[in-house]
Amino acid sequence: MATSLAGFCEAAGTTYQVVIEQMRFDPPVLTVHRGDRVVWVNRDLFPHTVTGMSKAFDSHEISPNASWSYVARQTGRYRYLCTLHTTMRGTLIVQ
Ligand SMILES: [Cu+2]
Repeated sequence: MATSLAGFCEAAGTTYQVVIEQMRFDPPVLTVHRGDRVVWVNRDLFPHTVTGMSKAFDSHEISPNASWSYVARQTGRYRYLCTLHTTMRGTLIVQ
């Protein structure tokens, strides 16, 4: 049963939300586990991106009121920014 149990754990991954609002990622630092999904929701009136500094992931432009989701497959500490407003920074930690 080990194989199917592993499959169950994968399917049961948690979904987390990061809100992009007023030029900030909230929460700025998020810790998840492998297999979890992270959804970034843009509540500003202009586009943003979620771009890993190591290029591990890149949302490209997320329109206002749109969202982008990413399933964390590899452990690590991923710092990311918005390429349109480079002072906007966040960190995704995958355990
Ligand atoms: Cu931005």
